[in-house]
Amino acid sequence: MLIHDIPTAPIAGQKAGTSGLRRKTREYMAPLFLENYVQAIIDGTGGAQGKTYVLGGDGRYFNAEAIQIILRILAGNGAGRVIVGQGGVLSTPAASHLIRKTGADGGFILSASHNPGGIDADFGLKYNMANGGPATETMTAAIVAASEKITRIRMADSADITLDALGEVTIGAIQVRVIDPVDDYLALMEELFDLDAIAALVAGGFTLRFDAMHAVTGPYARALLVDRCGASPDSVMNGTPLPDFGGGHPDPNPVWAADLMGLMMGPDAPDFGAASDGDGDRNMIVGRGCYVTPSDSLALIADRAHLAKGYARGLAGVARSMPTSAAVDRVAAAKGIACFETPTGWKFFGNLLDAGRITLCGEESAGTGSDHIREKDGLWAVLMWLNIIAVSGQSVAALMATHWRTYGRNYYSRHDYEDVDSAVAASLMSDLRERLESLPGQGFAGLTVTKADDFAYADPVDGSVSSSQGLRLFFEGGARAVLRLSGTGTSGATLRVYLEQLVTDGDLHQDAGDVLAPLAAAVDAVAEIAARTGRTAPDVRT
Ligand code: G16
Repeated sequence: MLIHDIPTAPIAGQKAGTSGLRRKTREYMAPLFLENYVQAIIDGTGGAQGKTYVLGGDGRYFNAEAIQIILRILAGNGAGRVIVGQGGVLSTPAASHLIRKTGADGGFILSASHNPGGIDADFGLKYNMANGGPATETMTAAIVAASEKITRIRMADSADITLDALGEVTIGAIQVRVIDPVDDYLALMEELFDLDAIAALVAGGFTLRFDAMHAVTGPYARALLVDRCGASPDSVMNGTPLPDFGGGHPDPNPVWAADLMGLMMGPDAPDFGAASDGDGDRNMIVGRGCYVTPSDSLALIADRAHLAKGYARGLAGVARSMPTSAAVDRVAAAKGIACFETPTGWKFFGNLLDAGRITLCGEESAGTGSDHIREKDGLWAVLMWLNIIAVSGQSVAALMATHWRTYGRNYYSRHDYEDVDSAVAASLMSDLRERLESLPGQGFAGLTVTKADDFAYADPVDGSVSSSQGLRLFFEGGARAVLRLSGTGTSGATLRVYLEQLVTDGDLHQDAGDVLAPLAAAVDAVAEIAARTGRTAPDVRT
């Protein structure tokens, strides 16, 4: 097999954001864009010679072509073995599990997650390490450095290989094993959860609806919920994966999963509703007439995970990203276990999980997971809830009501201002950052700031420090707001404003929007959001 060195030059900005390198699909399809980045990953991680990789993606537009390009580059760089999902498809949690199970050196995951797919939408590539988790900040820096001095791409001169049939194929010296994307993941879920108890719940008349949003989880959800647990076939909606996700936005939240939300809030609601995103790592949980925020879901799971067999031993500790509400902190305090506050990004949980300091972790951005893999896991969260419901005999609404009575309620909402002019967003943040020290004691729209800072994180395992991870404003009366710019968008800037108000007694069933309205007004007054961006309301409220 011939191997060519294709001359190339650095392409500016090949630096992963919160989760991998996400760009417009056409940018990824431009000459040598993908090739440069893959070669930089290989160069930045010490070469591919003899190594084993997992390779797969969420099936979005350009997935199939990108897989072939990556295989040729891996063959050109002397990789020993590649494990690929059939058809080039793997959910992100399944890929993380396979890396760990097969002892692979790393994995290439093709996805822009919840971002839309299509030639005029988004594409992405994320490199995961041998622990199954996203590359750390240190590894990311090494990849960036490699991308900045790249001069050649080593590529095998080989034809496309078919990935439709299971089995082994070779490209020169490289062995490519095509595996069923669902089987191993299913076996892992079987180990963690009592699927027979869920099946008995369903057999007893419990009804559910899972929205796969025409993304990667359709086949996984059918195998688990329908084939294994006996739910009716129409329990999985939008279950056929499509390269453009049916033109939708595969983000499991009340805005983008509006049909499911409408059903769950209506008179014919099933007992349980859930959704997952483009690559299957996010989740949304809804009961009949009861939406569960991701922060509350994490807290509830932390409180009740011992009801699932894989967690019966209890939890070593928990972690949440900083903008996530402190609901889980209250559970951890009551249980006497450690609770860590990390920056946004699943990669920051990796060291804590590897060191055995935490069992569970989660984020406000619809991510929940545990030490079973090193990614967040959408269907895992769904099964965890179903397992808890099956064992406790309580509905979603009853579980949440009990939880709030026990721990108080952290009313929570995230307001997103999308596609804001990047310069305007950057100056809004930097001007506010400069004023942080002067804010305590000042009143805004009737609320007084008690503390304000720029969040920095010192990793307790490796000591690395990540600064400027979000501006935090604390107010009298237990309210907190966080402002940060998203690291996953592909056009303009997305300003995220996270609002939280703790209420421990009185009415715990108020509308979150009403409770948080004074805080939202105070944040607008402090940060001058409307005045600077011209936006009088957020584009998305979750
Ligand atoms: C990614 C990361 C998450 C992060 C989320 C939002 O999720 O894996 O850790 O919380 O983006 O990040 P940002 O606020 O910077 O947009 P996913 O599901 O897109 O991979």
